[in-house]
Amino acid sequence: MTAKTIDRSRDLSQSLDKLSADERMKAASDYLRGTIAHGLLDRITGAMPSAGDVKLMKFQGIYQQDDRDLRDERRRQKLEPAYQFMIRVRMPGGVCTPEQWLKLDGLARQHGSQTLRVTTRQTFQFHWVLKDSLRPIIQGLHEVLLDTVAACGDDSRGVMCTVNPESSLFHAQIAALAKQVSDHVIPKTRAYHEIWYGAERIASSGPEEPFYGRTYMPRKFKIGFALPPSNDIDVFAQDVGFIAIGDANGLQGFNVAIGGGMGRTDNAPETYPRLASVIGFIPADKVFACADAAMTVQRDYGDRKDRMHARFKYTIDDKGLDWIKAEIERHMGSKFEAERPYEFTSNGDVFGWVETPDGRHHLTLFVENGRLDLAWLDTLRDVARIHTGKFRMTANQNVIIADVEADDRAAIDAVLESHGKAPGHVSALRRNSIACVALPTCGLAMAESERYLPTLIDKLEPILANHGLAEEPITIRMSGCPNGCSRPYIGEIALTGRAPGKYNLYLGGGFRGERLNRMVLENAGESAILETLDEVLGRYAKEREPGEHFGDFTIRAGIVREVTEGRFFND
Ligand code: SRM
Ligand code: SF4
Repeated sequence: MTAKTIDRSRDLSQSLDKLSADERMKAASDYLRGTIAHGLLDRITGAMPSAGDVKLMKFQGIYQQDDRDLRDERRRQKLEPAYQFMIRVRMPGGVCTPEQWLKLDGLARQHGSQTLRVTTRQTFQFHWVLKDSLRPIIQGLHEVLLDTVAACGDDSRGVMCTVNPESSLFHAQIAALAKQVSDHVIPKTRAYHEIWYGAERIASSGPEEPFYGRTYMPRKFKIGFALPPSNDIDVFAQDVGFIAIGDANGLQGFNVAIGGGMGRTDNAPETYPRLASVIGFIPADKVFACADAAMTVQRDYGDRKDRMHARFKYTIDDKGLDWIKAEIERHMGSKFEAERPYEFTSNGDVFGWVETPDGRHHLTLFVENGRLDLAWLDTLRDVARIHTGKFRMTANQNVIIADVEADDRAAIDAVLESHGKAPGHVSALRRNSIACVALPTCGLAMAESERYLPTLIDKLEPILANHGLAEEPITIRMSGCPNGCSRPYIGEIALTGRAPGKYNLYLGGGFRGERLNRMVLENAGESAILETLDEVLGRYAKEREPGEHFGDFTIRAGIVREVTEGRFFND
C-alpha cells in the first residue's frame, strides 16, 4: 500500500506495554523477521524453537501443527508431538494456470503427503509438511509466480472473487481486480524474500511497511468480490465485500458491505458471527481507495488489547456503523452513493459443463470438502497436461476446469472418464455441503468435520429420500469448532463441534448467504441430530410453499426465530 501511511499520532498514543502480547511481539519482530531463519536450521526438534516465530510465520502463510491422531501415542512413548506444517498459498480469486497446477501437484507429491486441500477461501493448503520441506515448497511456488505472503496473520488475507461461470460477464475484469487488490494490500516487508528465497537485506531510507507500520492489523482482515447473481464467496462474511453492479454496457461499480465475520468462541456471548452491512455504492475506480480507507479505520481503531474483540465487526459495533462509514468516507475522500439494486440467487456452485456468452466452456467438478487425494491429483494432473485455459477454485471447495475451447471438451471428458472421475450423480445435499479441515491437523478442532460430514450425509440422504426431498438443494455446513471456517452460521443446516461426537445444530440460514441461522440443539450427538432433522425435514416436505427454501421455511414455520439484527445471539 502506498497511498495512506500510518496515523502516527494514534500509533504513539497507544503505549505498547498496554497492548496485548501479540502486539508487542509484532512490534519487536523487525517487520516479521523474528528469528525464523535461525529457527529453521535447528535440527533438534521438528518444531520451530521460538513460540514468537510460530506466530510470525502465519504472516508468511505457514502454520505449525502436530498430528493429533498421534498425540497420545507419542506422549506415551515420551516423544515430542509429530510436528508438521500447513502451508497456505496466496491465490487471489482462486485462479491458477495449468503450469501452476502441475507445480502444486508436484510439490504435494514430493513434500505434502500426496494431498492438497482446496479451502473455503479458494486456495490450496499443503498439509503434513516437515520443517525441511518448507523452503523447497516456497521456492517451488516462486518458480511459477506463486507465494504464501499474508495467506494468514494479522493482515489482509486472500482476496476472494466469484468464480461461478454463470457470472462470467465481468469475471475476467473482477478477477484481475481481486489480484490487484491482493498485491496492493499485502505486507511490503522484504522479510519473506530474505527468509524463504535467501535474498540479501537491502538498506532503504523509506519506511519498510508504509501502511501497516510495526504492528500490522489488530487481527485478520478479509476482502471479497461477488458477482450477482452468484454469492458463492459469501460476501456478507467478509470484513469488506464488494458486490459488482453492472449491465450489458459494462461494470459500473460496487455496493460495499462491511463488518462480516463468522468466528465466535464457546461460552463467550460477547463474541458472535455478524453479516456485513451494505453502506453504499462506489464507482469501480474507487475500489482501491475504499479498501485502503476501510483498512485504515480498522488499523487505527481496532482493539489491540483483546484479540477476541479485535475483528472489524466489533470495531463497527462499538463505534457505530454511521461513524465508521463517515470515517471511511473521510479517508476515501468521497461519499458513498446510495446502494444500487442487486439480487443473489444462491451461494452454491453450478455443477457440470456450462457455456458462457464468450463461447468458452467451464466444467465444475464436485470435490468433497475440497480434499484432493491421490486419485484426484492423478486425474487433475492429466487434465492440466492438456488444458489450455485456467483452473478456478470455488469458495465451496470445488474445482472448475475453466475457459475450455469447444473442441477441447471431449479430451477433458475422456481424461476424467479414464480415471473414473466423470461427473456422476451426487445428491443435492452433498453438492451443497462444506466441511472445514478440523482433525487431525487443526490445533483448534473440538470435533471431527471433514472426516465426518460425508458419513453424516450418508445417513441424511435416505431421510431426505423418504420425504421426497432427494433433489432439494439445501446447504449444510460443518465446522469442528465455533470458529466457523466453513462459514456455518449462514448454512440452512449447520453443525459446529463442541467435543468428540458432539455438535451444536443450527437451522434457518439463508440459501443465498443473506441470513444467519440460530442454534436449535446444543452439544448433541448424532442420533439427536438425525432425529431433529428428520422431523423438521418431514414438516418442510409437507408444509412448504412452492419454491420455498428450507432455511426460509424454518423461519416461516416458527421452528427458529429469524435473526434480524445482522448478528447472532446464542438464545
Ligand atoms: Fe479458518 C483458524 C482453516 C477459512 C475463521 N482456520 C484456522 C486455522 C488456521 C486453525 C489455527 O488457527 O490454528 C485452521 C487450519 C486448519 C488446518 O489444519 O488446515 C483454519 N480456515 C481454515 C480453512 C482451511 C477451512 C477449510 O476447510 O477450507 C479455510 C482457509 C481459508 C483460506 O484459504 O484463507 C478457513 N476461517 C475461514 C473462514 C471462512 C472465510 O474466511 O470465508 C472463517 C470465517 C470467516 C471469518 O474470518 O470470520 C475462518 N479460522 C477462523 C477463525 C475465527 C476468526 C475469528 O474472527 O474469531 C480462526 C481462529 C482464529 O483466527 O483465532 C481460524
Ligand atoms: Fe479448525 Fe475450527 Fe477452523 Fe474447523 S472451524 S478448521 S476446527 S479452527
